[in-house]
Amino acid sequence: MGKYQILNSPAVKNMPWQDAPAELNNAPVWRYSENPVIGRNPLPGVARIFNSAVVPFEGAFIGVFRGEQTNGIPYIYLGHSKDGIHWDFDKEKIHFVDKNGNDFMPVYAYDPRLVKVEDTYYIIWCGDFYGAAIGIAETKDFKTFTRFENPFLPFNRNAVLFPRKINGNFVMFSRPSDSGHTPFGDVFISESPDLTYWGKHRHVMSKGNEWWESLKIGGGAAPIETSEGWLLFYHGVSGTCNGYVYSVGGAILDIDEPSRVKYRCETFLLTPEEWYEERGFVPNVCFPCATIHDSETGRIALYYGAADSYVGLAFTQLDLIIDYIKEHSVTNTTDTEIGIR
Ligand code: BMA
Repeated sequence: MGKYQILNSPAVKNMPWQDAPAELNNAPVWRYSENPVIGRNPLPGVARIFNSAVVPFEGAFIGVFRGEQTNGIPYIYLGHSKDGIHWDFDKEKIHFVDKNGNDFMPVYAYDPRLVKVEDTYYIIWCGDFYGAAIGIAETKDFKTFTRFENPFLPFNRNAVLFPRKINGNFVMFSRPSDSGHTPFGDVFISESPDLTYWGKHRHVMSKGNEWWESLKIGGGAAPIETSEGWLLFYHGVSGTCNGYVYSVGGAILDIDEPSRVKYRCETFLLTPEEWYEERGFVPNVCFPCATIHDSETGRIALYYGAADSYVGLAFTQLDLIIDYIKEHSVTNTTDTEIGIR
């Protein structure tokens, strides 16, 4: 038994894993040696897969993948894997219907997240609602995908659902934005009893004081419930003279009031360093979208998009990452307050 525990989450004995190298550079997060796990042209008609999310499913793994078609338009594709590393993709994009079973396809869809709450899986993405906004759909069997009406007004991105209800309500992060390449952005949460009506909007955290996240931040992987609070891997963006640089950050939020940040790591956990992160369609991007974690060992596998071109995999361990975030935590009042004004 480790120092800290992952709560309300199953053991995933077959999760992808590789032990830490003998020496770690800075944060206790290490890349899979065979990265990237998904390369270019993974499917006919799809040039790149990146910014994608996966979950354990029926003893194996299933995921929703941002596939950039050869006409440049992103859609979501379903993928299956036995080991979480080698993936087979459906050739057709996911077909969404409305609650009456009629076609309800988004105009485009990117940066999908995939979260299980109770017995249902939810896909959340960014799509067009007369401008960039959030889309959401549910499935139980990964055969029928039923879209809800759009939860939020434009412009918004980076919605991430929590893996359980809090005080009886669904809880979702989002990042209000503009419809372009948004040069600002803080993370907020909203609550809903039914995934249709959303309210109780609260501010969680602002762009950071530190340079690596000083332009904007946004949700990343679905938060992991732990004995110290909700463990969050998010993205932080630096605006350099030569464009945006996306890094992975870490924070721990209060279990019952997740708009309160308990710990926020002042240093990044992962920043573009490898060729597949520095070189691609959009250089210098590490964009976290999902974790697979094992409640027995505390092992965590982090899936991240690399340079808008590839999927990368990195690993950490619960005790290591929580201690690191706590040891390097700097919070200010916009982090720790309840987030209502
Ligand atoms: C953001 C989103 C992400 C992308 C990132 C870097 O605005 O579009 O999908 O990874 O930019 O291009």
